This record gives sequence, structure tokens and C-alpha cells, in this order.
Amino acid sequence: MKKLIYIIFLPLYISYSCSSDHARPNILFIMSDDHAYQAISAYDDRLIETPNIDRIAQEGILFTNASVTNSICAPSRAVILTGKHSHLNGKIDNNAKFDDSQTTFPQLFQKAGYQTAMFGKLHFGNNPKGVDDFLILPGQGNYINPKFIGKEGDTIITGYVTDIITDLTLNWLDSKRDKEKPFMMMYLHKAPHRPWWPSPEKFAEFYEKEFLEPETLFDDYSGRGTAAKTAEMNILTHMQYMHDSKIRPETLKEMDNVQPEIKYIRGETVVRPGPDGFMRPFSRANEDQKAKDNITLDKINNDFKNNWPKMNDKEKMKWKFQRYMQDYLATISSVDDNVGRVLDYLEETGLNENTIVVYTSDQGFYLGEHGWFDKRFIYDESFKIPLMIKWPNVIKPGTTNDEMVQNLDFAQTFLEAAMIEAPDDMQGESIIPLLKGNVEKWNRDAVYYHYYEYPSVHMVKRHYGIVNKEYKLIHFYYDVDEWELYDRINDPNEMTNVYNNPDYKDIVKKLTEELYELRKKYKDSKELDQKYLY
Ligand code: SGN
Ligand code: CA
Repeated sequence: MKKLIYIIFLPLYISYSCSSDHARPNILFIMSDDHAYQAISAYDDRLIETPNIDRIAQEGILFTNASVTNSICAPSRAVILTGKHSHLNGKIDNNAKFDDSQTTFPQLFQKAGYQTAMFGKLHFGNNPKGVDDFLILPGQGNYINPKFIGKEGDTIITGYVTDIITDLTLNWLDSKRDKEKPFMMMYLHKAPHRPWWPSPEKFAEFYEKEFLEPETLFDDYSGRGTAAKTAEMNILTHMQYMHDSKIRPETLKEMDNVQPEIKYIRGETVVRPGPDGFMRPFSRANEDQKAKDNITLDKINNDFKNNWPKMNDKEKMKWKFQRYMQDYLATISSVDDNVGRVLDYLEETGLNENTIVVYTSDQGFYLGEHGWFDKRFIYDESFKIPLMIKWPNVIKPGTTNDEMVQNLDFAQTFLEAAMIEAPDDMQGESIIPLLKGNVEKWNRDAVYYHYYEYPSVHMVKRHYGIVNKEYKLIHFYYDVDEWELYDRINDPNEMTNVYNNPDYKDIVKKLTEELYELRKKYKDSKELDQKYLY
């Protein structure tokens, strides 16, 4: 009987889905830059409330083990667009050139009759292909009065970057959208990328707050290997007074007892010649904007002047952590407000009924865990990304899923949702079975990771590894040859490398074999490692 119904209705379904664009969902892909899952209340509400981003999870699915294949900005974006690992798409680090003769998923959407657009930060070195309309920030872009690159040339827009990217997105949806076609929109925030510059209102509001320190803020890395000990991303030693904590050069000049700032450039320690310098985004502000920011800058600088000289190292770490969190989280609060504006628009127009909304970040980020900021490592805070998706009538609201999904899977997922065939050489898997609750159809146990950008800023050594729900096996190479194993269940903070612990001997053996199988499966190899050396 079931078969009969299928035979009768299948041709009807096929002709409906091919002839009517109403059957094909719109896709709104929202991605922020460096947004840690620890800073989204759907994951953890100890630092900040993000009621709007949380709406996506409440109305859809929240992934707790979603990750990247290479925790760095432009490479993550290249993986998302091509559906291929870095060693095959060639964008191994932020400096590598992206070969834009490669197929990216927006091109396939465009060819299949979707209207496509992109607003915000791409950070690619190339203009996007396959998008009908775009305005993107050049490189990292600016928080204040940012410049954008578009089809009709460059333009500078006055205001705060997160609000502007949202205005551009809403304006496109409202006045440029072709109502006869489905759309695929990439709405890409610059925030909360360093240097964390909030809007004047959020700057003032968050400066008054105090945030919970992570358990591992004072990690001495004794349970880890060389890579963790030599990375240059410690809040106390590598954050900069002016650039990060927003201390004015004049303040430093007035204080004769401030230790000179130490700068690390590719492993070389360079002591700054003097307290010269500037706060990059602030120098772009107009007089009005400066006047507003100065109210909070005065408070920060007075506090620093009065209290910093009396602090010991522990107190200095705590002070810098608070300053960091105040600004980082303030920029996220703006992202959340603006995501709310877009979700409201979709609801008001009824568009939400047939729109898949995705929220994610190009990688995770350290919010003081292990004393760090930045990303790059395969360790959880930078490896895992927030990922939540809503798709009315397909995803059951309030679903949580802990499968090992990756940004590598996005392209094939979106293509399948839009009924577009994915090229054979894409390396991910559509996660639609998980979205539909068919978990039994998903049989991936472990994922592969490979980070390359070394020697470079923050000095995180090259490494590759395998991660499953229980363990993480890592090989650091280039100028070391070190292995690490973490027990994700018994040591969730990843404090102790158990690679040489005899109790884990069998696990090490099994995972090493699986790691080399994965390298084979994804076509990574020693030869390719060599090719990408510099
Ligand atoms: C800049 C930041 C770094 C950051 C890289 C890469 N320094 O160099 O802290 O790791 O970008 O970030 S800053 O002084 O310019 O803020 S990425 O997200 O683009 O990969
Ligand atoms: Ca990033």
C-alpha cells in the first residue's frame, strides 16, 4: 500500500518541486567572526544573554559538537564555500591565495535559479563569485565608519559596522528581493573580531559589568606540550594596553611606572620603544562619535592610572580579563540585537515560514580559558563553533544534537535543502538527516582537523588530529614532533595530555590508525604537508 501511494504521488511531488519555487526554501546564513559558543546563552548563560540568537535554537536545532576543520578565519570561509578541506581548496591560512576558479556553493545556487546576495565580512582577498549583489568589507574591515567593496566600486558608510551590515541585509530583502525566486543570503558580521570595539551605548553599558572568570584562567600549561606553552595569546602577556585594553597613549606617557609593552613577533620578543601608539578604530571616528566614546574611555583610563601600578600579576590578569570581556561581549550584544531585527522582519513578512536560518561563527574563541584569547588550536574552545538552525515544519523546535558535524558539511546541506545536486568532489555530508531527526542515518564517528598558520601571529604550532565524542588525538609538527591525547569525557577542560599514560595505550593505537585512515579518506598526506611548508 505504502509503495502504491509512493508511485502515485512521487511524480506529482517531483513536478511540484521543479515547477514551483515555493517548494525550495530560502536560506539565510548568518555568520559572525570569532563568536565563541561560551558567549551565546543557548549554550551557556553565565557570561551574556543573547535572546535573539537563542530564538533560532528554540525554534530549531542546537548542535553541541559542531566544529571547524581549521580554526582560522579565511580558511574556514574557504571550507564553507567549497565544501572541501583546506589542503584541497588551497586556502590553508589567512595569507594563502584563494583560487577562485574553484566552484563555490553560491555559484550553484545562482545557476539553479536562486537570487543570491552577500553582506559583511568575507575576508578572502577575492570578491565573491555567484552572488547577484554584494557589499563586503575589505580584509578585516573596520568597526567604525567602515569601507565596503561592491560591484559598483567602494563606498564608506558612516556608523557602526554591525548595524550597517544589518541595514544592508534588510534593505536588500525589502527592496531588491525578486519575489518570484527563492534567495540565498549570506549575512556576515565582523563582530566580535579583535580589536573589540563596541557601539558607544554598549561600550558604556558593558563597562559597568563584571564577568565570571573561567576555571582555567591561570593555567600554567604544565599538563600540556610545547605548543600550548609557546603560543602567544595569553591575556596577561600578549594583550596590548592600547590596542586591546583601550588605554590612551597619553595615559601611558603620564605614568612613568608602567612596564614597557612587550610585543612578540614570530617568536622574537620585541620590547616596544615607548608608549607610542593609537587605538585603530577610534582614529576613524568623527567628533560626535569620539565624544560619546570618550565618556567611557575616561573612566577606563582613570581606573588604569590609579590602580594598575598597585597591582600584582594576578590582579593585572584579572583586570585585563574584565576589560576584554566587557568589550568582546558588548560587540556581541549588538550582533544579538541586529539578528533580532532580521528575525522580526522575516516574521512580519511571513518569509520565515519557508526560510532556513543558520547561525554560526567562522571558528570558536578563547574567553580566558587557559589564560588565552584568539583561536587556532584544535582544543575545544577554538575547535567547536556555535551552530543552530531553524527550518519551520522540518526541524522540531527545541532539538539538541551532539553529533560530530563540521563547517565542511554546510555546502552539501544547503544544496540538498535546495534540491541542487552537489559536485562529487565536495568532502562533507549533508546533515539534513539530523535536522529531520533521523539520527540513525548518520554514521560519522570522528572528524579530521588540520591547522597550518605557523610561524605567524600568535605562534600556534601546526597540527592535525582526529576528534570523536570521547577523545582527541593531536600531532604537532613543523619544528616539533609531539603527540597529545585528551579524554573529553573525564577531562573536559583538556588540562592533561594522556598520550603517554599506559591506561590509554589501546586508545592511542586505535585512534592513530583511524587518524591515518581519515587522512587517506580526505586525501591529505605527508606530501601535501610538505607542499604547504614555509
Ligand atoms: C589579526 C588579529 C589577530 C588575529 C588575526 C586573525 N590582530 O591579526 O589577533 O588572530 O587577525 O584573525 S589585530 O591586532 O589585528 O586585531 S582572523 O579571524 O582573521 O583569522
Ligand atoms: Ca575569525
